[in-house]
Amino acid sequence: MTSVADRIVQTLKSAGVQRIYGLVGDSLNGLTDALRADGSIQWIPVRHEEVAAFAAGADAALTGSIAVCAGSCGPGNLHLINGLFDCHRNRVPVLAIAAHIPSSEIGSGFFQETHPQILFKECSHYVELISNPTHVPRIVETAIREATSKRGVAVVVISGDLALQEADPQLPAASIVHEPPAIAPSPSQVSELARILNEGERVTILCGSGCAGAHDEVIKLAGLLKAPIVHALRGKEHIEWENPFDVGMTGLIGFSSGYYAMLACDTLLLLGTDFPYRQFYPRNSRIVQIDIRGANLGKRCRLELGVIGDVALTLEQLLEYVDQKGDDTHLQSALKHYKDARAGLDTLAVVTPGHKRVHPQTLARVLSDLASDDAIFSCDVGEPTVWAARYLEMNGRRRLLGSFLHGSMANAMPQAIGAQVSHPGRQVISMSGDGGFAMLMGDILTVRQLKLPLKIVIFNNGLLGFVDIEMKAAGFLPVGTQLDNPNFAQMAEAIGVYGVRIESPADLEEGLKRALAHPGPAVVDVTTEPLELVMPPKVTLEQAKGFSVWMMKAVLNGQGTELIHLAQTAWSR
Ligand SMILES: Cc1cc2nc3c(=O)[nH]c(=O)nc-3n(C[C@H](O)[C@H](O)[C@H](O)COP(=O)(O)OP(=O)(O)OC[C@H]3O[C@@H](n4cnc5c(N)ncnc54)[C@H](O)[C@@H]3O)c2cc1C
Ligand SMILES: Cc1ncc(C[n+]2csc(CCOP(=O)(O)OP(=O)(O)O)c2C)c(N)n1
Repeated sequence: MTSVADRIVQTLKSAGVQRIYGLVGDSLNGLTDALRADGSIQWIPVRHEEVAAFAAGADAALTGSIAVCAGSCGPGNLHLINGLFDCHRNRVPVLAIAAHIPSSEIGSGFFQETHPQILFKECSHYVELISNPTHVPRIVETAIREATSKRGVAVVVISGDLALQEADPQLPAASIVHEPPAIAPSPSQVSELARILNEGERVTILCGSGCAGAHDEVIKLAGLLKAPIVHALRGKEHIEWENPFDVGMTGLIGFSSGYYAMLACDTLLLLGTDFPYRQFYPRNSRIVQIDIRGANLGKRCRLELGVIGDVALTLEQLLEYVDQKGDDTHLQSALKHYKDARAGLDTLAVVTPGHKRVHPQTLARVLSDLASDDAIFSCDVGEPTVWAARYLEMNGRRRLLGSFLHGSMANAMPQAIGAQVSHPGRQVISMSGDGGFAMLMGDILTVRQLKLPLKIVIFNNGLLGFVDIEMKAAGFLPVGTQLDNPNFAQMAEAIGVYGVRIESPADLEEGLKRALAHPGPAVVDVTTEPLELVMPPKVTLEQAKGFSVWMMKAVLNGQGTELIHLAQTAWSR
């Protein structure tokens, strides 16, 4: 007999699915047994379902294809949810299979009962209950099409007993996933856009992740417009490299040069970006935007013109209408500012001889220098995101994954798992916070069990550092931010994973080299300077006020030593 679960497996195969990240359970038995019997889709077992969702998201981000995760009924699939929010907001195509309680018990308050159709509504384009064998393959195919064409999450919910029933004879379609259309604007829109850009005397371009694959066109355009290129964080991997117009990132953790290049322009061109922080957009400039999603045009700032189109395709047309500018004063001043800002940040990353602790900036810089040319990095939310944004050098082949839109802690190691599983030959490096690593630490056992050679580099500052800084900047005394950590390298060794502990700057390079050269998984536990200031390029009066309030409170509350230490870290390198 062909079961509904068998039919689901056939449908997944038809869509090109190669593996499913998940954690088994009674309600998933039909599916896992069908996978076992078929043998062509790999089951990737994790220890926490949230990790399965993050890993599937990384897999989809890197392959561009649908990735799948699964959880058993009730708490099993509920654990997927935070990772699925991340996938959905990153717009990566992920199918989640949420097993459900026995179909006869739905609505009775049965053991483990939840309502996945309600729970997953907010983090998906599509969530549907399979309640009859005739729903398969149609609902599974529809879910895959929703995830791939709208880019995001789709969820199918199926009771364990239904998965074991006899399948409907209907076979899956030969072709489930279809090519996305090429979206280009009308010639009149392009010439209108060119007119505005040609009128501008100081044009700046802000690039985001929508510039993927459009590197050369963007550089050509910047050359014609003599325009500095600022990027949003998700644009970093696509535009920062081999870019003579690069003036850095904008935003609270960006470069002052990125901020000022946007402030100083008379015309701002937004290319494939949804940069969310509105206070960083200029108030008095003309702003024009190209985005493939009409809904995102003008979402963050007031536009003079919005153009719906793919960045590369639109620029191909636009380049023909844009005049070569002669005056490069604006560009030169932005480049000079960038050079100074970069030099300032580089100074913070210098290995200071005789310094007792490793600066996190130095760790990030040395890691970037030692990593391979096509390394895949993931960085935890918190300070590791700051260090990755500022110190990782991209080159068009390296990749950077993070939880940049959903902003969830503990993303880095789970994403590294998905990266390594889908790209066994590539070097994969997780830049983990000590808080982030500990949050989903159980899945180091997955890394070990699957013998994934990924490198987990822990920025061990003994703090929930990013929040510690935020509290101080807002004038609060830090509460609950201290972490009393074990020696993570020894812990790794105890479970059979290669561990390297680095406590002194003198050992940094050699320790990292050893770990990167190790053929299997490795944990590098680096005790880093806990009190680095992550100063925003634009320090507002409120933030400055906050800092002084914190200093006063710290002194009054007897945290004077910490205050002096902070001052030393910031000013006396
Ligand atoms: C702790 C922390 C701090 C952060 N601080 C900063 C910061 O200081 N600065 C910063 O920049 N970010 C920061 N971020 C990240 C920030 O929240 C956003 O995620 C990021 O700025 C968005 O980058 P983006 O605009 O490139 O990407 P997205 O939000 O992904 O936007 C991409 C846009 O491009 C469009 N698009 C996609 N494909 C195409 C195409 N082919 N053609 C045309 N358009 C297309 C999409 O529709 C979308 O509108 C931080 C995140 C964290 C976790
Ligand atoms: C799941 C989740 N919980 C809490 C937060 C709030 N938060 C953001 S960063 C951070 C601290 C991260 O600490 P750690 O991983 O140690 O990195 P650090 O900033 O110290 O380098 C916290 C608590 C969050 N973003 N996500």
